[in-house]
Formats: sequence, C-alpha cells, structure tokens
Amino acid sequence: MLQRCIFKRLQQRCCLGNQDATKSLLSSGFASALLGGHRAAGSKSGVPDVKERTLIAVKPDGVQRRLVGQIIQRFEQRGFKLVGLKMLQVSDDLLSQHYCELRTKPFYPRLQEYMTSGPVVVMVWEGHKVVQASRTMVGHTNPLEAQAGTIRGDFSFHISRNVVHASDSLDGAQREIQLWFQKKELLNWDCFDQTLTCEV
Ligand code: IDP
Ligand code: MG
Repeated sequence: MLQRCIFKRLQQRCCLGNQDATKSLLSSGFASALLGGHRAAGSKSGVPDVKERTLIAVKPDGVQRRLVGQIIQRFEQRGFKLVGLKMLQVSDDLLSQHYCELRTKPFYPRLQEYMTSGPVVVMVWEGHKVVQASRTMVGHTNPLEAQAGTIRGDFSFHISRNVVHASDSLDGAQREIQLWFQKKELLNWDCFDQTLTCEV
C-alpha cells in the first residue's frame, strides 16, 4: 500500500512538473482551490481533485479551557489535513466581517464581547467533504441540542459559549479563509496516507 501511495505521489509530481498540465490545472480552478475553494470531480491531467478546505476556529472559551489540543485531535483522527494554523486576538473589524450576517442581531454586542475577550486559534483543514463533515463534528449551534460526541455536545452547554466555529458552506469557507489567512500562510503538503484520507 505504501509503495502504491508513493508511486501515486510521484506520478502527481511528474504531472505537476509539466507546464501544460500546470496550465490546465490553473485554468480549471486550481488556484481558487488553493484558497479554500474546490473544483468539480474529474481532471484531464489525471491529477486527483484538490479537496475542500474549511475554516475552524477555537473560540476564546475553548482556548481558555485548554481545549485546543483535543479539538485539533478530532480533526486529525478523522483524517483531515491541517494546512493553516495561527493564534490571534480578533479585532472588532475582523469579527464584524466574519459575522457580517449577524451584525444586526440583538445578541451581536455580546457575541462581539465574547469573541474579542481573548485569543482564538484559527485553522484551515483540508479533505474530502470537510465542510459538511466538520459541521457534523462540531454539532448544533446551541450545545443543548448538540449530540453527545460532537465538540459542542461534549464541551459546552450554552449557545453563547459554544467553543468552536466551523464554516457552514463551501462559499462561506472560501470567504472566511480569505478573510483570516493570507495565501502564503496556507501550506500545500503531501501526507503519505493521502490516498486513504484525502483522495477517495
Ligand atoms: P454557527 O456558529 O453554528 O454557524 P451561527 O448562527 O452562524 O451559528 O452563529 C454564530 C455564533 O453566534 C454562534 O456560534 C454563537 O456563538 C452565536 N450565537 C448565535 N445565535 C445566538 C443566540 O441566540 N444567542 C447568543 N449567541 C448566539
Ligand atoms: Mg455560522
């Protein structure tokens, strides 16, 4: 199996070294995929599809409660690939762009206070259907309704302290990744078990 994986990776590298194949990848949306997008199944070059990316953030309560490691572990053990990670103190401006649809909600001032109360750890994860899968892993917005086994279901009990953020759609993920990360902060790297975990 390992030999097959390595052979496949070498095949890809050869393809990527070829200018025509590279141009074909670029014209088929490869560049946007690097920034959190995706492209449709199938590829003339035979290079496996670039998989989805999503934005996950450990909110200030999750950082204060030292849950960062456990949250990262869940995404790793599910088989997703970490391609970006940083810790920062969120500004009011960044938060209002991130939650642009919620700015008029009555709870927004309290949400703003909560989200800027301490550092957050923000990540980009990559993998097959990672947007949908991570929403399931994170659980219902209101932890009281979140299933046991989900992050919110296991670590929180109130909607105003629900530990983690996950993008809710492909478009949302692309927008949020571009908002929180510069292109150079995202790494494209190969994991040896990629055939098993990322290229199904
Ligand atoms: P999501 O985080 O599950 O995507 P959204 O509806 O996008 O849920 O809301 C963003 C965040 O705003 C929630 O995670 C939660 O922290 C906060 N929030 C949403 N609704 C309420 C509410 O009714 N009261 C207090 N906070 C809320
Ligand atoms: Mg949301």
